[in-house]
Amino acid sequence: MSEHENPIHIENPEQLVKEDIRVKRPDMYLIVLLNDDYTPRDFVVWVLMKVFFKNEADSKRIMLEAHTKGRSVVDRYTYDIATTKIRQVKKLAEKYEHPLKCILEVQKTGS
Ligand code: TYC
Repeated sequence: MSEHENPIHIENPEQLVKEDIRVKRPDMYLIVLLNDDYTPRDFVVWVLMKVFFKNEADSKRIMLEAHTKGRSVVDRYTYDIATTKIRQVKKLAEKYEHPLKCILEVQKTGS
């Protein structure tokens, strides 16, 4: 096969590597679970397992932290995944008529 027939012929491999290095990591967003006085603890644990795929021990720990401190970071995600999960929590909370809420926070990079 000549180089004209090869559909993935790379003209300048060095250029390709340089451009690869410039690829930026996506910004990450924290999902923060907020406490309230009404949502049952078991429901919060169930939501954490169902929406965030946390195991039972982690779900209980996150729920208890929110319960005692007012808030707890669930995890960090890209924007699209984070907003989808927040929408899923909102939908479940509305369906079961609980005031449970999660919010999005931009992850601080420290630089
Ligand atoms: N504080 C709630 C209660 O006492 C339980 C709860 C925990 C609600 C965490 C929300 O994010 C939350 N029933």
